[in-house]
Amino acid sequence: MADAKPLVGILMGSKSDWETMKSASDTLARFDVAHECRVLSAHRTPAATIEYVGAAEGRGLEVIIAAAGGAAHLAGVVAAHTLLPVLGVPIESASLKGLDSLLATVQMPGGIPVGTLAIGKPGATNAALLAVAILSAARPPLREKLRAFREEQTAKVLRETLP
Ligand code: RP5
Repeated sequence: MADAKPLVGILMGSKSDWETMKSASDTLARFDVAHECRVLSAHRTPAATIEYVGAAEGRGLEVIIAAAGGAAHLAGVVAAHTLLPVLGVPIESASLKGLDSLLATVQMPGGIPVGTLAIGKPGATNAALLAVAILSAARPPLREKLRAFREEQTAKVLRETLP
């Protein structure tokens, strides 16, 4: 997988977001989905962000996951510059517990969609699972892996016992 061309780009506004976004990377790795992770910010590195996104489809990327906290404009800016599906992950911020990030990511104007997931690690994991679902529409073996994952998850829950 290390040498494979990435299908998913995981972007985050700061290195401080990695603790959360590692869950997305780990989940994609579990499904052997080639991906790359980059720190790019809508505010601190606007030109580099737009350059990355502009080249993404031509480089073979099929989904972009964009995570940011606070005034979280990254996913929206990314979506404005590509036709690829963009999945937004609101990072849990210290001051407002991610409500700020959630609203900034989810409240897109009609016409430029961002598929927004939950705040924090559950959202990071689910963004990766949604990316797998998108990619698996044209990749039957990946779809079977996703089916097996769901079946294992169901069986695990049904095995749970309470004290
Ligand atoms: C956002 O500001 C980042 O996505 C991060 O969640 C937040 C804080 O960034 P740092 O000050 O930790 O670099 O752009």
